[in-house]
Amino acid sequence: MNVVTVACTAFADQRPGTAGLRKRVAVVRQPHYLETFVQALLDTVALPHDATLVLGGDGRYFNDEAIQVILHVAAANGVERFVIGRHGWLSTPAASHLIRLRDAAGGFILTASHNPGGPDGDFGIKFNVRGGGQAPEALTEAIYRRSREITQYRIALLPALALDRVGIQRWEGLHVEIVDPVTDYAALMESLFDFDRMRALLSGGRFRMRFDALHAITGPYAQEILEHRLGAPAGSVVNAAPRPDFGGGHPDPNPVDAAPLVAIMSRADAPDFAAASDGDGDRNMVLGRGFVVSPGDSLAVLAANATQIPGYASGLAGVARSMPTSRAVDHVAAHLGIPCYETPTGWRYFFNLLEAGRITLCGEESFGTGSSHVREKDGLWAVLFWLNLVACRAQSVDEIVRAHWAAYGRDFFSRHDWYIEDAEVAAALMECLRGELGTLPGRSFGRLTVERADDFSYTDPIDGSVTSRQGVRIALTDGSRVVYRLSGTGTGGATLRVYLERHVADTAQHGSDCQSAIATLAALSRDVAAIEQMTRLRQPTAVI
Ligand code: VG1
Ligand code: CO
Repeated sequence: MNVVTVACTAFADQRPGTAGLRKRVAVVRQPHYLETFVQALLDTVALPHDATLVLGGDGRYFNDEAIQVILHVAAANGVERFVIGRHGWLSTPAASHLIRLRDAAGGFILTASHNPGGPDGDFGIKFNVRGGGQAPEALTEAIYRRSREITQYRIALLPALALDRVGIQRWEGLHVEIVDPVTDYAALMESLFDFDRMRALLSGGRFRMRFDALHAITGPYAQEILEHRLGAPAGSVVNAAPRPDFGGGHPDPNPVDAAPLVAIMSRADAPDFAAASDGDGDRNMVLGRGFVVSPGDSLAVLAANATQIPGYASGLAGVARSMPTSRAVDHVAAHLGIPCYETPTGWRYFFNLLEAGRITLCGEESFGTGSSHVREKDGLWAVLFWLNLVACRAQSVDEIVRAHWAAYGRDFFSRHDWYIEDAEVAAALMECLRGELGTLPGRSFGRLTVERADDFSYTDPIDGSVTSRQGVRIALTDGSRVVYRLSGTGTGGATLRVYLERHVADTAQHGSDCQSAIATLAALSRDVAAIEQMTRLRQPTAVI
């Protein structure tokens, strides 16, 4: 193998965010950019000599080229064994599973998740460690430090490897296995859910479902599992062919970006069940007729009903949610007498809890739900969990959720995103807010009074690592809550995320419209942070 050392100038902007390094395609395509990052990563991680690496991505524009670059840089750095998804495809949960299954030393997952793709879109690189979880913060910070001082990288001068044929190849001294991206994942799903019962529901012809893959990576997974193995009629999965630009769309399964699916579910002839996933297959949205399940409710419902699912029949060790996520699951945990952990935003903070067996289910308000079956959130898994529940409870999606509210109360929850073009303005807003924390308790805004205000800090119960400045929390005396934080997945400007939550026990009020139920809280959130004065924005960019 012909290996060369290339001198390079360090890039200053390779700091990974909430879930990996995300940049515009034009940035990642700069000469030496990706090579430098991968070299910095390999210098920091120092993989063992017999390491196996898993490679795959969500199929977005530049996925193919990036796989070849990573392969060539890793090979030049002594890695000899690779497991790669055919066509360079692996959904995020399938990649996590493959890393675990093959006991690989880690893997590169190429995705910017729901961010738009294409030449003018975004690209992303995530490194997951042995066990299949996202690199912890201490590691990504060390990679960032290394990336700022790097002066050279090594690369093997190899032709591009063909990625279209499944099988083992010995190639240029390397051991490369190309795997079907779906097979192992589908087997894992079969081991968790009652496929016979679900097949009876889906193939009977009476129950109709629609899964919208939004032209992203879950298409092939959903077709194989829902249509081929579970017998849903052909065409139940729509927009199933992954495209490098996701068909020009924004593959984010939420009521704003997937509005056409919500509209279909509001029609008189709506199917019984619908769902969508995101670019890399780790998010999910579940819908019934005229009904969207909010992610916090979804996590709570799954936790409350888990023992009805074969894979979780023996019960849950515990649950976890990211701090801004609604506390609906907390009520379930209290009822079950199991621990409920509150972690910073981002799936990497669940990794230690999952590895230590402290939790079985976890979730985030951003349409992410998952379990101990892998170390990433998992969109299709959540959809199958819901289908299994619908099959065994013989109830519709909205009946299941309404019964849950009647038992535990309803947590009205909404996220208001404010896109602020000037990132410095957004940072200043957060600093002002932090500066006022001490003065807020006791202050009243209309009929709401602040009880506590703080900046969330997390101590990992397994390794003791501390993560601070994870979001400003304002607790009101009536039990409702506002949380502010800045997004860590954008590639330009800044997004202020404001999370609003109010628990209502009274069943008579459970049918209220969510935005009306939290309107007073939303008004308070603008006042407290002086959002309009500081940003000159009058309305949130997105209400989710
Ligand atoms: C967002 C979500 C967070 C999620 C992250 C990655 O992060 O809020 O809950 O874990 O995206 O999800 P942020 O920092 O922009 O709020 V994915 O499906 O984009 O990999
Ligand atoms: Co995603």
